[in-house]
Amino acid sequence: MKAGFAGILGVTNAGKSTIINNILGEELSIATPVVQTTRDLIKGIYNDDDYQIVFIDTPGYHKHGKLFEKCLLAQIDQVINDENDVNLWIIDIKNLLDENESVIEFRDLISKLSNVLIVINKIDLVEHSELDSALKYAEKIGINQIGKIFPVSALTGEGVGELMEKIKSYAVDIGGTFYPQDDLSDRPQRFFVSEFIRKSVITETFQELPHSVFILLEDFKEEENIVHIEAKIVVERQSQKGIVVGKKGSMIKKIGIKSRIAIEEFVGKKVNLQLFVKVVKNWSKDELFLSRHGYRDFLKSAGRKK
Ligand SMILES: Nc1nc2c(ncn2[C@@H]2O[C@H](COP(=O)(O)OP(=O)(O)OP(=O)(O)O)[C@@H](O)[C@H]2O)c(=O)[nH]1
Ligand SMILES: [Mg+2]
Repeated sequence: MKAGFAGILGVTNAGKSTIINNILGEELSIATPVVQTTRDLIKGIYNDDDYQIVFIDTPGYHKHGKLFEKCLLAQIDQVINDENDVNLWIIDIKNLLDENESVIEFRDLISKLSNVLIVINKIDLVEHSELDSALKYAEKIGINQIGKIFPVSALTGEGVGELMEKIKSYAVDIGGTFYPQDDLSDRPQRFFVSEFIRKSVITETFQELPHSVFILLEDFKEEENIVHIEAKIVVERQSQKGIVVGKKGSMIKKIGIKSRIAIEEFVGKKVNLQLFVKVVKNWSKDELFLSRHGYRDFLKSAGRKK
């Protein structure tokens, strides 16, 4: 039995979470078309008869301003400093074709790491000739010097098998596994429930307010045939509350139905879901709020990045 840790890094929206979901065959880490979907270091655990690979999904690298965004950047730093057995740098092929400056920025960030694999993602969206151009540009800016390049589509799975074989080659014999072999993540069920609600808010309200939403799970009671869940959708301003509630409550109703269906599938039971919307003024700049809700460890280094 061999085991190892694999960090998943890259700019926002590159497809980091989608790749993990493809490898694990589960929607473990929510993936959406909006930027900065992932907000926490989420471990996704791949198990087979001979290997355990612990993937660490990270928030995407993104321009940072608010205290909360600095917390996200501090999480990326932590993974970079963690000395994982292997690190995957996920690049959206469009960012190579556009010669987007974020690629250069991230190259500089990741070039200090060893054991890096470069994953050029979303190849299903381009012609073969464009893949050739992207590879040429990658070579021009020295990306191929950092690690071996794997063109893939996280959506269709093309190239992912080959990538997985390479990842496994970094695993080592530790005389066991890091986590029980039937574990899929280090996060509790409650975490995923909050994430399904957040995803529903993002996909229903779309560009209007994804980054201003925070989910607080207030109650989670499991009975034999049903789970009772109460959650607060926290927004930063009164006007955002109006968007989430919608005309005569139409939006919150849609969000509720969508969330409930996803949670029921996940927990395998009927769900009674109660959602409330609450304004916590500027929570993303509020040290106390962030500290209370999971970001205490990252606030210190986030403060230094002002
Ligand atoms: N066509 C296509 N779309 C993809 C592929 N991989 C990811 N996407 C889409 O790209 C968008 C972003 O994917 P995510 O997995 O959320 O990206 P991420 O890197 O985790 O983003 P953050 O969490 O915001 O950093 C989603 O709409 C995905 O469906 C791919 O291989 N092909
Ligand atoms: Mg993500």
